[in-house]
Amino acid sequence: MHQCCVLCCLCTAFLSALFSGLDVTFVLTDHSKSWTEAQSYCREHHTDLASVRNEAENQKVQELVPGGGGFVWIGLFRDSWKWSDGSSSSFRYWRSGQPNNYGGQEACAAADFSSSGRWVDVKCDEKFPFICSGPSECVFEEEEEDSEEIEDDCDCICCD
Ligand SMILES: [Ca+2]
Repeated sequence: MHQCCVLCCLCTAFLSALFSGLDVTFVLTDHSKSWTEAQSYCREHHTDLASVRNEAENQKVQELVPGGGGFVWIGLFRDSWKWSDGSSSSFRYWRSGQPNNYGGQEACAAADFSSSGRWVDVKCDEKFPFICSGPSECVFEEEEEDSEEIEDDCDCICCD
């Protein structure tokens, strides 16, 4: 991670801790990964795959993804449906007719932005962009980008 990002994340994390009522931040990652790969990425770089626990958080997700988008992973999966980060919310936003566990193999949830961002159950090894949650506003690209771009992509609330 770029040095600027490290400092900003520390600063933002401190502010988050100070104002513990501070809202969770959602970050859309455009690289397509399987649900499990996306979970690992979010846990390494942010906090976890996004839990969408109420209408306010659902609204944030809706605003994050451009109109006409496709499927985007969220942190919901089953035996019985639960959130990747352990959140206990029973808020759901399923598309009509979903979840249908088609073929008995659909154990992960994605938001379908070709259908108002409503949720569908799909096979976990499908590859989609995904939404992470985190306490910080620090956004950065993966390693293959050169350092100048990483700096450009470091967008932290403490940088100003
Ligand atoms: Ca389905």
